[in-house]
Amino acid sequence: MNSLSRRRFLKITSASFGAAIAATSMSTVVKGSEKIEEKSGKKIKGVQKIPTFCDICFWKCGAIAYIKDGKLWKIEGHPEDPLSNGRLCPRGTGGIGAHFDQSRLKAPLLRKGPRGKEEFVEVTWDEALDFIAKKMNKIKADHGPEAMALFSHGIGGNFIKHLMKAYGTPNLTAPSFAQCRGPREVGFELTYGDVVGSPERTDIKNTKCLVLIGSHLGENMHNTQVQEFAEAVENGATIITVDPRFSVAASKAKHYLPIKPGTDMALLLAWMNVIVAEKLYNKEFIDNYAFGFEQFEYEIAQYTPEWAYIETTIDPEVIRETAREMARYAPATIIHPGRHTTWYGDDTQRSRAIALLNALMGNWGKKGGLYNPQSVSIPGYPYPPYPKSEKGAADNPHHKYPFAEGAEKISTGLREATLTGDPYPLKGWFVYATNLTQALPNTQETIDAIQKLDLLVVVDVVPSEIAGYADVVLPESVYLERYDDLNTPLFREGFVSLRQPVVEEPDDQKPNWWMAKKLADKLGLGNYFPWKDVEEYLDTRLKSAGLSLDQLKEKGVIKGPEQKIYNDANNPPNFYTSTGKVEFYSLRLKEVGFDPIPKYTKPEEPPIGSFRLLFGRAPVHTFSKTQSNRFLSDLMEENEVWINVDVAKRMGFKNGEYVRLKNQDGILSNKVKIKATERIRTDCVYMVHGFGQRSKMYRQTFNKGASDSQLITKYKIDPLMGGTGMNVNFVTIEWGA
Ligand SMILES: Nc1nc2c(c(=O)[nH]1)N[C@H]1C(S)=C(S)[C@@H](COP(=O)(O)OP(=O)(O)OC[C@H]3O[C@@H](n4cnc5c(=O)[nH]c(N)nc54)[C@H](O)[C@@H]3O)O[C@H]1N2
Ligand SMILES: Nc1nc2c(c(=O)[nH]1)N[C@H]1C(S)=C(S)[C@@H](COP(=O)(O)OP(=O)(O)OC[C@H]3O[C@@H](n4cnc5c(=O)[nH]c(N)nc54)[C@H](O)[C@@H]3O)O[C@H]1N2
Ligand code: SF4
Ligand SMILES: [Mo]
Repeated sequence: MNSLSRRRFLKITSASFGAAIAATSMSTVVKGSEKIEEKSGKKIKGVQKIPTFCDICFWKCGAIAYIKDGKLWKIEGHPEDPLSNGRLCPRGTGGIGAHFDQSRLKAPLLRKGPRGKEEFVEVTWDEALDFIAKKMNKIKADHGPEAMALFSHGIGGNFIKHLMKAYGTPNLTAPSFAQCRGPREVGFELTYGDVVGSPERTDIKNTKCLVLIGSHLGENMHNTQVQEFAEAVENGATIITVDPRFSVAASKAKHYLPIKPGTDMALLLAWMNVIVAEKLYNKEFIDNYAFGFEQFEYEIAQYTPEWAYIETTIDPEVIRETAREMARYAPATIIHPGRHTTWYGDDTQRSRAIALLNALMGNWGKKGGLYNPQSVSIPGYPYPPYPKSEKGAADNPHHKYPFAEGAEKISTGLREATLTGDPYPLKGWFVYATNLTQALPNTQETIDAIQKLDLLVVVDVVPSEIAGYADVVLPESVYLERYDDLNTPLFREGFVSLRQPVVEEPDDQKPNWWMAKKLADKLGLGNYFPWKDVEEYLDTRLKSAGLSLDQLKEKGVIKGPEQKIYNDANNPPNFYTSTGKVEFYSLRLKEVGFDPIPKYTKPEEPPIGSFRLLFGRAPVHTFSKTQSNRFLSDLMEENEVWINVDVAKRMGFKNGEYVRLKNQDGILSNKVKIKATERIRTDCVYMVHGFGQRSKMYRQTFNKGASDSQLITKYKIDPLMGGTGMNVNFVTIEWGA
């Protein structure tokens, strides 16, 4: 979203807190921080409940942690939190394992051997931060502040982001853009002038027809969506699932379309062909709000279901029937925009096609469609202004990707700049809570870039793969042991929630805010951290919205006043595109030489004997961050490679047998178990992402399962926004462990 539309967007959706407290009753079900019943000598008896929010993934579900007799006992959903509705997903429930994790980093580490050899010595915090400050000052003096980049993921990165902005670099990035949902946000922004956002604006619980393209809800465990999905299924909603693999979501579907991987655009165009040809679209919405519909209508006429059949292998009659079914329930129909959308390199255009199919349903701002999210506004801390960078960011030299100019930078673009020195060399990386060797495609490129650096700092909780390459490793307190910044998401209702410490750190770990403030002092940037501690910071922000930290510590979640999330006659939708309409034909795309109406490109075929490598989520793990949590690793210790049962039989592979995968560039995976199943097409294999880490220090996970990231040596860059399409690698299956 460009900054103008973001500002407008916030203006129309943020409610002030003036009325909020009056609107929410103070009598929460949970009495946060209930008194510990008895304290005799060192023995603490009784149960204490402390509200906080989860960090096992980025959904930020409100939770209640229980302390029993002074020890962390369990964690449950916060009944008043809109994201958890009183329930956590299995990962969140197992979250307390992060505190007890045997693999945890205990003290700051300084590298002594060559990079990547994993030879470190323990040092004090002062020594570690002095080392970093000295290097950062030298980088600034020799190359300018822009030569430092920050890779971070999650709300825990906020204070370090602030520090890096104060230091003067614009190179702040997260894998959630170019490796995740960037194409979707750009595709929707180009079409509606607005993004999908996280949490997604999908009114799944009220929908009558839900179309899932990939989006493997039930394995993708984003809590609220899964709860709403279950509710929709229970209410008899029609589910249409498109996936080369019979996913958990497919098992709930009325129509399962086992599509040939990489051909979804053909299906989308054919669906729109049917809906337009049979005049099944929402005429009123199109008449009022569509721009360029005539050109679209003309162009879409060529994409018949028979044409799409050749590409997708989906029966033309099934395409017709499912298109009609979507239209039957519109506007209470959602074609889910997906989330991890960096698939084939034409992902922004596919997302645009999804946006247009939704527009044909007229579901914008409608119940059961795409609602208008709300938020509460809590002013930021009154910091001094940041220094301005003359050079600008390094992720997108020469504006190569014209639609990547928002706040979110291209992680792989910063890696590229580090490797090539274009537009200028990057000399230091600060890495917070992102395991770059797993999160970025082509692990070797990441390692090569790291070898060019003068400084690599990694803040982690365990000796992850990326920590193994660091010059300095800073051990962080886990989420149950610290405060983080306030959570004020755009959602069905506006609310603010708090992460607060529930237990103490077991060793010399420190929270991110403490590291950022300390390092700022050493860098001479102390004026950017005028607060005494994080409690003062949080209280200042909350007070400026008429609330207080004490209130939020007790309640965990405070809701804003009720706001409208659907449009009606008195409250029509606004589209912040250049035409003020939903753009079926995009002048902005046309201007810079891209297809103004989405077109289909054929994916490459796997060579004979090879399979396309696909990947996804397991319900009990988050990427590469939960593998040493014993509550979760007990449920799934390693990943498997899914292969069609007939193919396995023909090749002589048995279930449970160990094999290795070899990709088109000769890269060999760790050993991984065969899962021979009818639930996958014959032209692809599938595995869960996050396994197969090769850090020797990280003993609990070393060589457990195989890593998709290591096999993803090839990636196709989306020419619109720089996203890395990763579903473009082919593997053969090799015998033997
Ligand atoms: N348990 C758990 N849940 C998570 C996460 C986690 O780590 N663990 N991570 C969260 C995050 S950040 C994200 S982004 C989401 C990601 O979750 P999603 O957005 O749901 O990810 P996708 O890539 O859409 O989904 C993978 C599915 O797409 C299918 N697929 C692969 N190729 C194709 C294709 O060409 N066409 C079609 N139609 N389908 C295809 C795969 O078989 C698989 O079922 O999950 C979120 N939820
Ligand atoms: N091959 C491949 N690549 C992918 C994906 C894929 O499916 N396949 N998915 C993509 C998607 S959708 C996304 S969103 C990204 C996700 O990418 P990341 O968010 O980078 O995911 P992780 O690999 O889990 O890395 C998280 C790191 O944070 C550390 N960590 C955990 N808790 C804390 C904490 O409290 N503090 C600190 N400082 N560190 C902590 C973990 O130990 C781990 O090293 O990856 C993307 N890349
Ligand atoms: S979806 Fe699960 S892991 Fe993610 S924040 Fe919610 S409970 Fe935690
Ligand atoms: Mo993601």
